[in-house]
Amino acid sequence: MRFLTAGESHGPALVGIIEGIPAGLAINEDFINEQLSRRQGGYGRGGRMSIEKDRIKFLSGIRFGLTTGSPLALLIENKDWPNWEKVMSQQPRDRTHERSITTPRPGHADLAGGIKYQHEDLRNVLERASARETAIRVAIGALSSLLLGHFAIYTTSFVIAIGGIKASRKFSKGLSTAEIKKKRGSMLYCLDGKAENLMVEEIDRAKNEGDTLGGVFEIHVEGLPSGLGSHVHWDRRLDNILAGALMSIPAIKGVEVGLGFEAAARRGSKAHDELLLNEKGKICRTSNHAGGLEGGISNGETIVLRATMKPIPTLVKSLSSVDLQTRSLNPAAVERSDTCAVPAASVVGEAVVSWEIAKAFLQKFSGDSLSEVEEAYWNYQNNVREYLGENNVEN
Ligand code: EPS
Repeated sequence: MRFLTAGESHGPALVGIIEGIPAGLAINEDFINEQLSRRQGGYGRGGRMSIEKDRIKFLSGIRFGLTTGSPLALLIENKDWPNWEKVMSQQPRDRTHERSITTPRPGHADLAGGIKYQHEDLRNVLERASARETAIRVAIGALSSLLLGHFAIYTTSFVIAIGGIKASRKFSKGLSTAEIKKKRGSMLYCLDGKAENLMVEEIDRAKNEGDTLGGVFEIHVEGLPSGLGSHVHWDRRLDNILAGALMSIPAIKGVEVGLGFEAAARRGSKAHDELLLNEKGKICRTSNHAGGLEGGISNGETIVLRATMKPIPTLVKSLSSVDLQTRSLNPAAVERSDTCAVPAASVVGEAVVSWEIAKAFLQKFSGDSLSEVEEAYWNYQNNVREYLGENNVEN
């Protein structure tokens, strides 16, 4: 399974092509649109989100509500496009310096991208580096969630910190993905209402001061069988793949799995998840410090990942920069942007993780049609029960 995306932030549309989705999967456009709306939400977003109304349009690969096995082509229109038609024109005759950028924003791709691609106008970098691209990845991730949902595998996310304000851990402890979805706040997708209110106040303060905020979000994948990913080769380790996917989201600077950085301060006896037998004789654990991954392989427990987002580098109160045309010290360029996009990034995180899990799932249980995948999956589940001697153990 693979995909490509294309599209500029202020171009006509964002597009994606997915290859390798098996035939026979029911497509629920409402679910995909719901995820797109969630990505647009979250307190602290900028003016662009009141212009856009992201909706998925499929151009191929579906017939009568089911995938056909052919590549799926997806499109999300940019409603802002009519305001940018001149500035973003493809025609040489329309060449203009209007809205061109020559003073890079520290922390953005502007300078490094300008040097690499030799662009005089850094807008050519900004337009593709913008987190607008993540809209199409959310659609692609939602589509993979539909596939995973068919096998009762569910991915969800929630915000655990913004601008240094942390949600209490007690609100997420032991919750299923369905409970998380129900309890998640509507403002910042946080499970701790008190912390969410403080975060909102901090966003207001940062906005008034022309500043921006980062934060941390957590992702859970529930219902995954053991055996996805592999210890036998570095690039097949599922933790490597999931961390890479999260790091591909703009502004993500760190990823944790399970206990993550906290494990470094613990003794081995307090860092691992001991194996026990429950009253029915089934192998179980009472903790999940490994975050559902051991040796790069899913171990049957919930996958727990966290990602850290830096504050968005477009500041109204500009940082110092250098104008590349005049070589003079100048405040960095200001573009319309968000004060805080951590809730949006949590939705993107959920999407990219769903995609990688679905990809690993189809690598293990491959098939051209959904029924072939089902057969491989249930055969494997039987083999696992037999291996663990659980065929005669009640669930
Ligand atoms: C975004 C659209 C962008 C920004 C934001 C994310 O729209 P515009 O630049 O027209 O305001 O709001 O992009 C960034 C924060 C960034 O650094 O590029 C979106 O759809 O998510």
